[in-house]
Amino acid sequence: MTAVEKPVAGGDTSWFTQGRLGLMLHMGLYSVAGIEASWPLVQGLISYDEYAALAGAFNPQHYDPAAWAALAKEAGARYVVFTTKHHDGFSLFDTKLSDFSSVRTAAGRDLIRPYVEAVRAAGLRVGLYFSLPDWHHVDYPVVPTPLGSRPEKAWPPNVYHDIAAEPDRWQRYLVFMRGQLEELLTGYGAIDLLWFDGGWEQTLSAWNGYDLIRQIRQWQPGIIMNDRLNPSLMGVANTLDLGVSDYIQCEMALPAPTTSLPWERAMTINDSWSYKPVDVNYKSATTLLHYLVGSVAQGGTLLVDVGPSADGEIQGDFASRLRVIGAWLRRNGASVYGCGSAGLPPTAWRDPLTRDGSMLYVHVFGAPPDDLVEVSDLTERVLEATVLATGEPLEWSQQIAQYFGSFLRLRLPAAYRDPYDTVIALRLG
Ligand code: JFZ
Repeated sequence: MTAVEKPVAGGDTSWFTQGRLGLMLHMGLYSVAGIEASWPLVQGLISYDEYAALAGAFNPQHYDPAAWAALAKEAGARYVVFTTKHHDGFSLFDTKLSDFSSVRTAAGRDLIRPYVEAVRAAGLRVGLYFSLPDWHHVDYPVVPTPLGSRPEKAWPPNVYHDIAAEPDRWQRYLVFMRGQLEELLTGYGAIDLLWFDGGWEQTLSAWNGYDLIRQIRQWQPGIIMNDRLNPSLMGVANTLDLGVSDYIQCEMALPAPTTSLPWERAMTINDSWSYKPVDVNYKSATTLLHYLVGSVAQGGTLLVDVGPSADGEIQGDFASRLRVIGAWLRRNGASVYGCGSAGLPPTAWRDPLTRDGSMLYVHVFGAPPDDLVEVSDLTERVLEATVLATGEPLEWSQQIAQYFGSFLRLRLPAAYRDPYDTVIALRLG
């Protein structure tokens, strides 16, 4: 392998690594049918014609991105990411390069502009999701996907499907794709984060990745980008920093990546990215909090996803869980925002530890046996131990050994426990 030159210095990720929690939203034609975003085409569950016809019914009457932003704030999220265009190719912004958009169909308007304005007005960071593949575009090849190949009934008319035989068509697609990114990144003010998706359908060089990143940084010097433009990194724990991404993406419950870059775990609340009312397999608020704290304890950020209905509403099952997370963060945010890995093993009961400078936070999710919490391998002296949310002082005993056998034992009376996660704050010195 030849050494690759790092194209352009990346954006400042400090807001992202400090923020630790984001809210992702998937909304599009699929929301009308109440199905997963785009993928039912590959699964043969819907034909291209049926899918495209949903554009005649997609018109979110109660679209209120200010309410989304308010909910994101209430949840304690620091940034929001919204689908400008999923793999299906339907744009929610005013693209001049295609008729397949919310502007030119029933909705008759740009849904991204009010989103960007509302999120910015709420003081949150603005993220745009953009699918590199566009399964609607005639010059985009039909290629195998991680879920198989799209059956022919899911192909739009005359769709291109041989990149080697018709290289000019691929070049035309790249011009189109870059044109849409230019529309998004020059027409909507400052954008904080670009969430690429679907890079795995082509190679980094086929996407003309280095050149594209250089161009994007010219349009938006401060933007940060995930690594989905680089198919070789996708889903793989890696230590390589090829200079094409500001942070590494980690999906759902996969292990945390080993990387020197910041990373983010994207997580659904049920098992669907988009609005799918038959999917009632909701994770509890406790589970979601465990994912949040667990990500921070491993040095990462959590992006929780919801699928608003085709009307633009976020269902109560999602909103109520987000509010629990937010209420917990208002009591315990010091153990999440600005925190990272404590570099210590989880407690005997697998509870994660987070750290911010000289403050160490022990997260106690369950009821510890005999009210005792044990932390091993801590070799710094504890000066003070309290319940973070209430300031109640706790009793502790500590042994510091030179090589191994260091432990800290704390007593956490049952009456002090939080119903979700009791955070013990330790001041070290
Ligand atoms: C992708 C999309 O295909 C999906 O529809 C959704 O938008 C999600 C946020 O991103 O799906 C993926 C991508 C990568 C993995 C899993 C689902 N992965 O690495 O396991």
